[in-house]
Amino acid sequence: MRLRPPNAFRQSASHAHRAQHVLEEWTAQHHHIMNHAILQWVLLLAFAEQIHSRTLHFTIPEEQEAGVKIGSLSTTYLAPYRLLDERYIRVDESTGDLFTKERIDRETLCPSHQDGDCVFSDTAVVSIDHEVVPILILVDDINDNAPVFERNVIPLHIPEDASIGTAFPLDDQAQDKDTGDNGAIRYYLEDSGGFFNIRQDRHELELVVQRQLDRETRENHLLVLVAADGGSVPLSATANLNVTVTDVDDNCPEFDADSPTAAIVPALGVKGTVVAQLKATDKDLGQNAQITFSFSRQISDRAKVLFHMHGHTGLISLAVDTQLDSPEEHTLKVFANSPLCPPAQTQVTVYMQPAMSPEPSLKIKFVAEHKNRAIVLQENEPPTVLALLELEDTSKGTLSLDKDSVPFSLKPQAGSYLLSTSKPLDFEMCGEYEVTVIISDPHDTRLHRREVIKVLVEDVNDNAPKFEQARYETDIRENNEPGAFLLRVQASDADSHQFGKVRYRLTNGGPFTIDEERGVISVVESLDRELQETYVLTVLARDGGEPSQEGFANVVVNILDLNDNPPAFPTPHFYFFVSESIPQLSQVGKVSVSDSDKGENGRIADVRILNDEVPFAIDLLQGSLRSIGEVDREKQDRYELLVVAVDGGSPVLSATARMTIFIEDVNDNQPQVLLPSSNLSCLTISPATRAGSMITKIYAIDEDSGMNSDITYQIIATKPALESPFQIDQQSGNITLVQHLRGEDHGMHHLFIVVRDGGRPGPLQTAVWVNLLVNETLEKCQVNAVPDYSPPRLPPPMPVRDRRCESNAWLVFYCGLCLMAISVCVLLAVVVVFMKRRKTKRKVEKKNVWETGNLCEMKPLN
Ligand SMILES: *[C@@H]1O[C@H](CO)[C@@H](O)[C@H](O)[C@H]1NC(C)=O
Ligand SMILES: *[C@@H]1O[C@H](CO)[C@@H](O)[C@H](O)[C@H]1NC(C)=O
Ligand SMILES: CC(=O)N[C@H]1CO[C@H](CO)[C@@H](O)[C@@H]1O
Repeated sequence: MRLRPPNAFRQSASHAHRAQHVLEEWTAQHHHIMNHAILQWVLLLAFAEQIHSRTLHFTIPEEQEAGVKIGSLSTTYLAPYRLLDERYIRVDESTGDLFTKERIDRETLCPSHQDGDCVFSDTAVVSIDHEVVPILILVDDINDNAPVFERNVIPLHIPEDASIGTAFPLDDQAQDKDTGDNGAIRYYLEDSGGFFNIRQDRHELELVVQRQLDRETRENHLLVLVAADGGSVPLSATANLNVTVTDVDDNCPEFDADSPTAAIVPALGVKGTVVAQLKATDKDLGQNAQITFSFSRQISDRAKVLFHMHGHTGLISLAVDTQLDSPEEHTLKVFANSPLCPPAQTQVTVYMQPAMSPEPSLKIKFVAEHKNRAIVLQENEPPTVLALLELEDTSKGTLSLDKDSVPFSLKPQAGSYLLSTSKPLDFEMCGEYEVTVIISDPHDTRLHRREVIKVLVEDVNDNAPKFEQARYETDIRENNEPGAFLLRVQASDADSHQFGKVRYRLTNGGPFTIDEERGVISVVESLDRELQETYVLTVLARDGGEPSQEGFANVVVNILDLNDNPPAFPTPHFYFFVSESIPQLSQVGKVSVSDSDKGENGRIADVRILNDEVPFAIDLLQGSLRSIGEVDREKQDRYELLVVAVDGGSPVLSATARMTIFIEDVNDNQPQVLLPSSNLSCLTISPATRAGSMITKIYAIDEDSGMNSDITYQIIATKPALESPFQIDQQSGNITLVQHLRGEDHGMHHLFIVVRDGGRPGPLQTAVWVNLLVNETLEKCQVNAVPDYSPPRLPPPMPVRDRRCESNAWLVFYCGLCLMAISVCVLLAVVVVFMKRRKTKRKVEKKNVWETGNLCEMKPLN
């Protein structure tokens, strides 16, 4: 029976099978192949009953187009769905629908000629719990094959004395690849003429003699043998049966009683090994030379391949080297042929035992991807079913994992074992695992075998590049050579190959550049600390994954100072204006000096005035120029200084600047009267002096400058206090006679004259007496003492220059008064006119009649 039992069944069935095949029992109990087949079926069904609740059954007719829906897993199980074997069928991962993948020919799938279901199995892994579900798919037969005869002409010899009812075996049976009724062949004869009939008994086909034969009357009978199958539309084949009636005086061969009927082939059979030596005798011949042995055409194809029959000697030997996985049993029907005789037949059952391996072999059904018997799994996958492990013979042992086999687990399920990972694998920790499966048998302690399953972890880009430091800090001197090396950064990526290959990039490079491969940062251009003192670069490391992962680090670059900047004055030439009255040590002005370098290089170590002996000094602390001595504009009205500033760097850098200090005047000098040289000076004037002539002049000087030295003269008082005939010109100090001298003007005139400068706010002044003697004698006059006079108070400065403006002011005042007066007059006039008009209006109201007429025309009427 060449049924292809489902895997789940096979273990149990082969277990039963093995149990039966103790050789002694074989020969004793199972002479016929059918016995074995029936037993196997019973066992199979019993087992099927046990697991019925779990196994899913589907049925499809053969010869269906690819893509036909067979059924669905979704009625029983939850998504997702997967199939371990997608050779014939496939499953929709989400809906659980099963479809055929190709046209399935039952006869190709199950090449056996025997009856029986054509079933193939698969295993589905369903739901997120990875539940394993066995699937059985039954391929239903259709009558797509006609019976076939191997030969078109079948020769047959029958002795003429064969009594009615004698049956002669027909070895030429037709083959029909279909199963069940479609493959059940019914034979009958056409045109037998009543001599023969066909008897069909299970696998035997015999020609039965129906009427007495007579060779002398008819030697040859040509019959047509029809083989028709049992399909609903039967298919048939024919062969010509050529029956030759032979003489009676022949004896035909017979197998000897001691010819073997059973044989055993050792585990490893070598080609040519003797299987059995058959013996047959023909009494006529006395020797067997004329007898030829042959296998029946009905022996299995497998037997035809395995065994060789030596036609003359009857020696059955192995035709090929054999190495069996499972026990085999072959029933060889053998004929002993002799010319003109119906053949004698016997049967030899050959038992073939596989090499007895004490350990059941481990069968691995890979669920996960696999290569060369190694499971390949991506890292970081959640716990995953890797494979379904099965022992070829479950009764022979159980499976367990070696305790070192972490992180893997083995769970028994439906007679198999599920090998899964118990946690995500990390390629970076371990790229290759060897999972040791221990096969042990609780009943047989000798049985303890290990089998190693390799699990290769595939790298996934799950690691980002990581810098050795999150922050790097480095220094570089300014004014560096372009292209100078700065720093090397390095990031590592735990992933392998391309995933771990790191490339560097600066996100904000500025004057820096990075070597993409090596992480070497260099400076492209010369740096100037005075422009930027610190750079914070961000280095990005990116690996070669798709998508890639990134890591960052900051690089702080401090630019170190060099003394490359001299001190700087804000201007090359300072101008200061300072009052000559400036007190000592007071500030003349700010003198700021800057140096853009840093530290000592930027410290202003000294600021000095290079000139000797000047009343100024630099106050370094305050950054100012101070006076340190007296300044007198009247002595020196400006100072030209040269100032130098030096920094504290090495080498020392310096800068110079010029300073011009203008000394501003202060009204610190009162006018000095040079003429008259004394209060007692005297001048004699002739009474005949004409009016308007200039008498004398006061001459005074003021050492100050500007307004401070602008001198005016004024006569404050005269003695005697008469109306003085003398007048003084304010500006020039010219004293003139303004009117003709009269008699009473004779004698001494003392003029008290104030000499005043223009300083503001308080002008300085001095006073002088001018003594004039009017006498015709023109003697030299003598003044012994000046009159006793003191000005009551400091006379207010007379705004000499503004006199015109003052008169203007008066004019404005008078004009204002006039305007006011005019305004008042106009207002009064308006009021008067208004009052008058009102009276007129009232009159007009009383004389309404006139209004229509022309006022001019009506005048005469008035
Ligand atoms: C002249 O007299 C005035 C007023 O008394 C006095 O202020 C002034 O100093 C005198 N001049 C001299 C030179 O004595
Ligand atoms: C004052 O007198 C001098 C001569 O002594 C003369 O040159 C000058 O013009 C006079 N000034 C005035 C304003 O009269
Ligand atoms: C008015 C006046 O003093 N006249 C005098 C002029 O000079 C003569 C001579 O010295 C005097 O005698 C007058 O008295």
